[in-house]
Amino acid sequence: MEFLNDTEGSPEREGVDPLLDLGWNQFFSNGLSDLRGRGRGDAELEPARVLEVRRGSFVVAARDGNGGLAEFEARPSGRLSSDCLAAAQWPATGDWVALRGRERTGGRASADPGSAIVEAVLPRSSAFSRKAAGDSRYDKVSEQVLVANVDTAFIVTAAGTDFSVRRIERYAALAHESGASPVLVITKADLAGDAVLDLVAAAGDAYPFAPAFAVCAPEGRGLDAMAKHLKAGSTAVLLGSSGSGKSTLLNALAGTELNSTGAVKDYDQRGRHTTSSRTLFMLPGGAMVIDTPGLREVQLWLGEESLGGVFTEIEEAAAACRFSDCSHEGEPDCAVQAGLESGSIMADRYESWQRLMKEVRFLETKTNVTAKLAERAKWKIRSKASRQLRRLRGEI
Ligand SMILES: Nc1nc2c(ncn2[C@@H]2O[C@H](COP(=O)(O)OP(=O)(O)O)[C@@H](O)[C@H]2O)c(=O)[nH]1
Ligand SMILES: [Mg+2]
Ligand SMILES: [Zn+2]
Repeated sequence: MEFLNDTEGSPEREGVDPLLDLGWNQFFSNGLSDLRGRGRGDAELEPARVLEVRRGSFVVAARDGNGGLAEFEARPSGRLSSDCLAAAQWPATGDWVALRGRERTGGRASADPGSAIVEAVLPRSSAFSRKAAGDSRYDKVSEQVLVANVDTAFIVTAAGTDFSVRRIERYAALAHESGASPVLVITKADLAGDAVLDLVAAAGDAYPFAPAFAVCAPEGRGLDAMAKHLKAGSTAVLLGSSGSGKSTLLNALAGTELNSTGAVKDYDQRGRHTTSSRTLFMLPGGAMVIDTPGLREVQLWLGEESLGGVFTEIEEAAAACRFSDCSHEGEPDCAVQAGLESGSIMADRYESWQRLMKEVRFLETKTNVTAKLAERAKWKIRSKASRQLRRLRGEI
């Protein structure tokens, strides 16, 4: 609802596709064309953007047939459910999906949740993933996409006792992997006083490639720095621990209470949005922002390359080690150890890097096992189906 209220007021623009306001572009359009080209009655598929993922359904926005946008609920098709053996292929907030079967009454799309079916997820321009604890089918590590098609990732860290450079590094690695541009935001500037500048500098040291600044949302300070990264038609995500002030920031940017904050517990109050789910909102200026609940622990889903994007000085040194498989824990002619001694590599950065590296390697081995299991399960399902078919035909 919050979403529609913002678009309804905009004047009619003759001939302009309202989907452009949602970030629709040539990349997604090509994805839809590829799907339609596959036959099976796919010509009628229409695009929609996922605003929120619910249990068994999705809140989506699509063309309303009158030059505007409609927000309604859609359900997954049987095909989507069976195609999605891997959690990574399940629609996430921000995803573009292909819909079928929306009934139209008097030119207006029906808002009947039963009538719109999500058939497929279109290819993503970016995705934030985490390892999903115990996939129900395999009880193994699997990738879960949290949000998709995001241009900017605001990495939100509160000033005060909860401030952690290590956490910024983790989120930065996640953002680096996603394909979105990270922006480091220190919230609750009032808690640090003048020392907030030191925190901004520390954040900038953790990830030198991203802009870093401080805000105090309740006082409206720093919001203009934030607004520079919020262009109409673009999508941003707020990432950070629970209580870091993400929803307060969103509301300050919107100038109204789009999402509930701290005082409200993480449950749905009569259909009201709480930050217990990832929800896409539209700001008055036309930028979209996805608010997220805090992840208790950011569990990475990434490869070694993306760590290199965050720990550049260490990766550069590692390239000069004598052994290509150097563990940098005491081998001869280790350029990383040399860097530590000369001070060009900071000890705490080195420790973070080693820790994250171990996690990445662990994940990689786990993934290989999961991928094999998933492949085997798929094969089992297929051979069962073909046996049924042959039995029907009287072949066995
Ligand atoms: N002192 C101070 N408190 C803030 C600020 N922004 C948010 N808070 C408080 O921090 C708590 C958590 O905020 P919330 O926006 O819900 O955090 P979220 O879990 O990241 O969405 C709430 O009690 C807010 O009132 C700020 O700039 N300064
Ligand atoms: Mg929140
Ligand atoms: Zn080494």
